[in-house]
Amino acid sequence: MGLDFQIDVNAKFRGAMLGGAVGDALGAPVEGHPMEKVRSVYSRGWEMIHGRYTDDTEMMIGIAESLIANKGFNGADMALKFIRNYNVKRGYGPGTKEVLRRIREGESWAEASEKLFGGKGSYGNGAAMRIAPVGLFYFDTTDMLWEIAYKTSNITHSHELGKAGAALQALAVALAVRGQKEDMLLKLKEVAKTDMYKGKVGKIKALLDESATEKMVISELGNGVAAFESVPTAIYSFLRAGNFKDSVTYAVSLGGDTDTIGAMTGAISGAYYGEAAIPKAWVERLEDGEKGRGYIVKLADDLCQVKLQLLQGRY
Ligand code: AR6
Ligand code: MG
Repeated sequence: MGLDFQIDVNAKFRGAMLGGAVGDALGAPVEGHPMEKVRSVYSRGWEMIHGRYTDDTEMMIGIAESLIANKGFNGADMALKFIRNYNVKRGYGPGTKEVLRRIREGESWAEASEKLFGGKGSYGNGAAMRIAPVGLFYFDTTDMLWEIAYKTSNITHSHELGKAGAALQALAVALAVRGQKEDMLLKLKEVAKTDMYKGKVGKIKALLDESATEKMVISELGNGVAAFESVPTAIYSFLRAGNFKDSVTYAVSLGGDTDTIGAMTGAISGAYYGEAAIPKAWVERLEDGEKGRGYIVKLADDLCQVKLQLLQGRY
C-alpha cells in the first residue's frame, strides 16, 4: 500500500464525512420546503446560511465513533453512542426519537426498533442519512459492507426498505471511494435485492439518459423522508453532476427532505472527489463547537487510520 494511496483514501474519508455534514447544513434551513421556496431562500447564491448540522450528522458522528473505538461494528456500543450524542434540537424523526427513548429506558438495543409502526419497523431515511462511515470503513468488501449496513440500520430502522436503502447508500459511498462512478448503477443493481430499489436504480438510469427536469426527478425518484424516496435521489444527484458543489446544490434545490438528501449526496460526492472539492466557504461556515467541523475531520482521519492498519494486518 503506497503512501499516495493512503493520502488519497484519507482525503476521500474526510470528503465523505465533511461533505455529508456540509450537505446537511446547507439543506437544513429549507427542510420541508417545496422547490420554489428553496429557490427564493437561496436566490442570492448558494451561501451557507447558519452552518448548523442536524440529526443526520449527529448520528453519523456516533457511527464513526463506534467503528473507531471497536475497530468494527459493535451494536450495543453504537446504540449507546447514539443515546450519548442525542440532542433533541437537532430535529430527529419521530420513529428514531421513540427507539432511542425505549433503549434509554432499558429495552434491548437489538429489538427496540421492531416495535415501531405497528410492528413493521421504520422505512424512514434515518438509517441511510448517517451510514457514510460504514461505506468508508468497508469500502473494499461489499459483502461485509452490506451485512454491517443492515445491522447498523436495524438499531433504529427494522423495515426492509429502510435497511436496504441504507445499504445502497453505503455501497454508493464505497464505490465513490473506489472511484467507480461510471459503473455505479450497474453495481448497485447487482446487489439491490428488493423490487423497489431495483426499479429505482432503473429509473435513475432512464432519468440520466433523458436529461430529466426537476419535476420528473421529484415524481419518479422522490424527495421525501422515506428511504426509497430519497436515497435514489441522492445517487442521481451525484451521478448527474460533474463536481461536488453542483451535485449538492442540485439535491437541495429539489426541496422536500433537503438536509438528508443534501447529506447523502454530499457524502457520496465527497467520497468521490475528496475533501479539496468541497467549497472552502461552506466548510469554514460549518459549526465548529465540541463535535463540529474539527472533530468530524479528526473522526475521518481516525477511521481511515484504523482501516489502513487493518488492511496492513496490524491488529
Ligand atoms: N409505515 C408508515 N409510515 C412510516 C413507516 C412505516 N412502516 N416507516 C416510516 N414511516 P422516522 P427517521 C414514515 O420517524 O427515518 C428527520 O428530519 C413516518 O411518517 O423513523 O429517523 C431526519 O433528518 C415517519 O415518521 O424518522 C430525516 O430527514 C417517517 O416516515 C427524517 O426526519 C420518518 O421515519 C427521517 O428520519
Ligand atoms: Mg435531519
